[in-house]
Amino acid sequence: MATKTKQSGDGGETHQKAGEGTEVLTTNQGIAIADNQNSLKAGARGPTLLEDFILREKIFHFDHERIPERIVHARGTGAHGFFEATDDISDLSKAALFTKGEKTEVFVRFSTVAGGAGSVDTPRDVRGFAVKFYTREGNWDLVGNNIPVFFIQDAIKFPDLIHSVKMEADRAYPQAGSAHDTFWDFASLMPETTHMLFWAMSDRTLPRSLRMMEGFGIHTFLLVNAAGKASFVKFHWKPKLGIQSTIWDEALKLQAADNDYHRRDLFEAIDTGDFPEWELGIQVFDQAFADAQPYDVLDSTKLIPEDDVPVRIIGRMVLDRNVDNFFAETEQVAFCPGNIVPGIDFSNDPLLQGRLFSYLDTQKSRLGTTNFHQIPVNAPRCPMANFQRDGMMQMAVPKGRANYEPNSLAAHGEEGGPRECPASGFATSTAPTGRDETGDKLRVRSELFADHYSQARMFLASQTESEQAHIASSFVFELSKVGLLDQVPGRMVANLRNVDEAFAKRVADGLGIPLPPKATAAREPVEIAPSDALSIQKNMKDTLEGRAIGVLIADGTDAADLSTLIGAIEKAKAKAVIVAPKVGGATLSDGKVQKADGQLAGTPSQIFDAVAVVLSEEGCTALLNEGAAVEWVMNAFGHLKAIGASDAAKPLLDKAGIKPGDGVTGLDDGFVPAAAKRFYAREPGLRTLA
Ligand code: HDD
Repeated sequence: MATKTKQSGDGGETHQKAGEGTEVLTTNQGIAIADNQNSLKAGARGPTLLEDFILREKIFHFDHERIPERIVHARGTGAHGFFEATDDISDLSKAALFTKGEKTEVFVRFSTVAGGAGSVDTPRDVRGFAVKFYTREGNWDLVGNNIPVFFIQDAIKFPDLIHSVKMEADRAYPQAGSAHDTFWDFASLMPETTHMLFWAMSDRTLPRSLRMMEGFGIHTFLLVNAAGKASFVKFHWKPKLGIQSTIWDEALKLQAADNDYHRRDLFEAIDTGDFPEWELGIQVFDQAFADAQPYDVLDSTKLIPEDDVPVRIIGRMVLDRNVDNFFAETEQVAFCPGNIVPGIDFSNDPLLQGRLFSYLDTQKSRLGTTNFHQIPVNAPRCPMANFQRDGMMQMAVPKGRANYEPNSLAAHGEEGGPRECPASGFATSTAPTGRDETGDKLRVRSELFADHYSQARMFLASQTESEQAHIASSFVFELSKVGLLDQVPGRMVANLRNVDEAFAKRVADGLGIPLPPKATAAREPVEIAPSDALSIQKNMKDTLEGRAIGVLIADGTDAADLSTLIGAIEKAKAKAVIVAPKVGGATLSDGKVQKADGQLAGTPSQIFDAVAVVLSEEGCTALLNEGAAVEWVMNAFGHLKAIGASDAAKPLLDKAGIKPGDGVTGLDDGFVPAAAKRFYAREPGLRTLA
């Protein structure tokens, strides 16, 4: 079909039909096009004529197809869905979207931070988790990340942070990664980044799937009830599939295997009806609690341990519809933390306060007009009316003379336009949000902001041994990529000594540098009890739901074994993906051809959560000299995944150096339950971690 786009005024019925059920291809002015293959020329071999308005319009439009990519979070993917309130919190917030049972349409965009729009999905990076709620009282944007804290405390440092992490100014590399001079130069000079660095160096920045990430609003916000009473709140998204990350070697190999790993995973899940789901949770607290903490609740480099304020689940979000058009929706969606509805309000967090300006401003530059709110994906679903007028790309056609307020036009029989609504309109909460709210004009921060290490120590102590080893190894890896060796890594390790002496020593040893003198802490850290909620490994769900198991077959594979295995995998709600040397398939023991979902060389095991090798003697012999087959099992083993293998496949496992043991089983009943796990205990025997 030429085009599915119907635009207003296309007057389809007046066009001749190109054929049964086919619309006519036209110019933007609706002129039917007879020939879309040849430009207009003076003679068959002559020059193209300027007169060719069809060519000119087509090339003109093409030349302007790109808009500026987001300065951060340029690489992303989005989907539609709904939020459903499942608990009554009217005592806390009057927001209509929190009315128990209320369903609100949402649009979500996930993203990486540092890379450009064309970069890969799986670098070590924080993930954006931005949700636009089209509530019946207007749009609320909760623009968060998959990590509950941030690098900096004050928005004035954001341009510096981002300049340092993005590709370096002169050489324009590296793309989408923090393992380079300028980022670590900045980070080591800014001790306030320390807590977030521990999160960024953990497996949180290597999510297995966007569907298996937590999300956080990060800042302290306010909930405001009908009586005007305000409470502090932090927002949390908890994935139904549980939280799951990859490991570093796997993430590197995923980059090679599939640049679009995460967007493909999300799109396919929604496309096949396997809708991703999260619970929305809140941590609510009051001023007395805030005053009693050793940190400032307005400081975005700090979190509130769930052990101190449990997360209360108040709703769920389901993503059930892919976008129809990536550009129109995912690229043009414009999130603004300043979009807020009655019943929710801002706190004085200085990082949040700066964001309130930045996003509105950037959308004008990205989308070219102050009228970006009229783009369908950004438009509120509830009625909107005001006296803002004109501007580039104005789509609305307001009638009458009422473009100012107050006016008395209605008294003269004319349309007077909308009016203020004190009863239900947004009124900024007057509740205090902390001490020292008034005073002299000062460029300062509250005193507690100076503690940069206590929560980093708490985070580290909350991790399993394996997670701590991953964090230490990431620090070593990233700092090893720094060319300014004489100053930056040492300065970083000097900061780390304030978090944990043994950890700092571990990183120094991993780098092969002497332990530098401890940096002077702006404020001495205090002990905060570890919290299990901060670990991935302690919170992984023992489930195969939403996961994929690669099943390697070849000619001669036992048909009955294969069918039993696929049945067991599907019963566990996982996806069985058949991989064979040829995509056309393999001839099974019963003589039937089993088609493959992927060809071995192009479907490496890093894209799966576990693998099964279902080979006959004949099939195994054929694969022994196939590098891709040996790597397939070797990488699955190295990435700590379960491997189930038929007896006849043993020579392939032997060749890859894999011994039966933890997570390496036959194709019996043990494999499918094992496939839901990762075998972290295997790792120290496979690679040296710091
Ligand atoms: Fe930001 C985009 C998340 C601090 C300025 N940010 C952006 C997106 C996410 C976040 C998820 C992508 C939205 C989308 O998918 O379109 N940003 C955060 C979080 C922060 C944060 C969780 C701290 C808690 N950001 C932050 C600060 C500033 C910005 C302090 C500026 C002072 N962020 C922007 C921006 C972006 C953006 C430049 C780029 C594209 C856009 O806004 O729409 O305005």
